[in-house]
Amino acid sequence: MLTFYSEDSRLRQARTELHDGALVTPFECPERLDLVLKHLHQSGLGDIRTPSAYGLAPVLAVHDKEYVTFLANCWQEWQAAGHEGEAIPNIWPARTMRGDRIPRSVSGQLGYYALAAETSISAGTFEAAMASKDVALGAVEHTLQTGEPSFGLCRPPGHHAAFDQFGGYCFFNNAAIAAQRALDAGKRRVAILDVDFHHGNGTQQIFYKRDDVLFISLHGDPEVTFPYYLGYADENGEGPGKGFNVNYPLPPGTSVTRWMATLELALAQIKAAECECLIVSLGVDIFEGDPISAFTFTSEDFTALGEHLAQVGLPSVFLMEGGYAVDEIGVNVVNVLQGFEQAL
Ligand code: SP5
Ligand code: ZN
Repeated sequence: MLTFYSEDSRLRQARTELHDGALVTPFECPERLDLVLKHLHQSGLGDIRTPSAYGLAPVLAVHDKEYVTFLANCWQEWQAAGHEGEAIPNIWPARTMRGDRIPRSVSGQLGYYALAAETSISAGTFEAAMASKDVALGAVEHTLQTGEPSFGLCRPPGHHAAFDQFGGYCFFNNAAIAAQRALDAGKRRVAILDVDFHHGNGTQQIFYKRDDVLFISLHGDPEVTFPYYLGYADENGEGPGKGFNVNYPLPPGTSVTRWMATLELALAQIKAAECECLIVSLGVDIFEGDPISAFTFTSEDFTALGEHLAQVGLPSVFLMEGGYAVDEIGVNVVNVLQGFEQAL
């Protein structure tokens, strides 16, 4: 299986994440790339390619133009305004205020375009987000052209990024951008299966009213888990999209047996929906050792996950989402991909 990867993903080097009431070194760090690359090399899974630059058109196919402009300019404006630290929002258009104004000040714009405060914007963030979506696009192009599976080692991740919001370490929704590209290339319906520990609120929001993308997510119950305000079981899609959004919230500590049984339901729904391509939002933060998550996967369980995904029998693109500072993220990602390939 080919991997797509860009050195420019390292350009995001934020120093601060608001965590537990303190500014800490971000969990979503460049070292994650090294951990995965090291195991990809050792595994002999296949070559690693640098993607082409696809420009902004595929981003604007799923994101708001003003939002993209904000991301492109935010760091420069934040610095020009004289702030010393990284750009972090500290006020939002919360429920009792106006949601229809985009203030001129970068501080006001940050709150307008952010859905969470843990994700600082710093030098290189926009450039890394551009590289990450190119990785996703390189992977989906390869799969569209050959029918072969591919892996996009995206960084930063994408599934929390909505039409005009960033957060949860995400800026551009790589899976949504790749799915839209597959549709534009002629696929009639695409399935996005999100196995990251956190609900893919951005992906859900982007496709919520559409029937050409089936979005299915297994994740920590938002009653007690980030992103808290989306990801409940009664969110089924709207209008033509009714029935094309499926959420499986699961309690912290959920056993792998229960998780896998839930996956079987999801896979049956994908098979029944006449999808022509599968995009997997591959978060390996379901690992038992993940520092910010609460599912119980062992490294061996990731192999079984890959094997199950192969039974769907669709051209498949794996895109990296979460999975944090533990050595095992490399072996866990490779196990999914090898399990998938060996079961084909
Ligand atoms: C892509 C992705 O996985 N994004 C995750 C973003 C999560 N951000 C906030 C997490 C807050 C976690 N608090 C957990 C406390 C565990 N002791
Ligand atoms: Zn996650």
